[in-house]
Amino acid sequence: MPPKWTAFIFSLFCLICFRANAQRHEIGLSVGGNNMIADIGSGMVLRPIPHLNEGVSKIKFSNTPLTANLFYRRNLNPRYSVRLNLSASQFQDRDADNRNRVIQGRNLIADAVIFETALLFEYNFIDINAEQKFAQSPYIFAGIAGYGTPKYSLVNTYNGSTTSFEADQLTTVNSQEDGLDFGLAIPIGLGYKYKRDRMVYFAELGFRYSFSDQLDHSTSENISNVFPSGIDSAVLSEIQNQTATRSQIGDPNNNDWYVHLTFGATYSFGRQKCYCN
Ligand SMILES: [Ca+2]
Ligand SMILES: [Ca+2]
Repeated sequence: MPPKWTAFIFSLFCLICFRANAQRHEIGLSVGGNNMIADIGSGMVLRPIPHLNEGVSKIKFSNTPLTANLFYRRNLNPRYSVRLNLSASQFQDRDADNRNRVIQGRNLIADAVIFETALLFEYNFIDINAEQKFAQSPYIFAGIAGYGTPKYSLVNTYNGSTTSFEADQLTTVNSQEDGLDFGLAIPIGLGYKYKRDRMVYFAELGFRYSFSDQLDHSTSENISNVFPSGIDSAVLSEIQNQTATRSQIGDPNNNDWYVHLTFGATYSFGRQKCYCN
């Protein structure tokens, strides 16, 4: 066979191998911290760590922001991938961590749990999905996510006089209800991968823009009032003024974000052996 034909067939074989190698699968998991960028909390863009404030003397599971992810990644070619990502997160964002003294004094806690399913498109800046024993690359991603979070309602209760307003007898509390509230979010982020054989280790920072202002319980569409009957109209008016203020904390014109900072590993499989390199 002439050398030109040999070279052509070898190149074609390598191209087929290359395309086949790009069709590989990965399954993985990751864990890390999280925070919200919302009306309640530190106000910081990135604060995925527990913080000991006054009244919180030690780190416990219940006051630690945690995120766990389980996912499947399909590599479309050496640089592009799609990922189906399932996550569960427990958020703990405190006004006490805010540098604003007024917000510190408010001393509220955004205490939320979010379950999320996301479809993400990844772009690796350096070829990493092809046949290599070692590789590393920064990457970026974006996609669409649906989430569920326990349903809450705001309950305003007044037990004071019906003829004169008593401010200390009016309470507003967040009350967890049965079921979940569902919503959509837009995930964007970046990370860094290091591949060794079939394992890929990575660190990732992901921001989620939600289409809701209620994730931090700064407001709610579910409000119930428990007031005594026969209340004077002047007292009722004052109660309504007070509850309107309490039912909307922060800026009603912007929605809540949430942030994941995670570290994890994936295992690759489904790849054909190729000896082109
Ligand atoms: Ca909010
Ligand atoms: Ca807001």
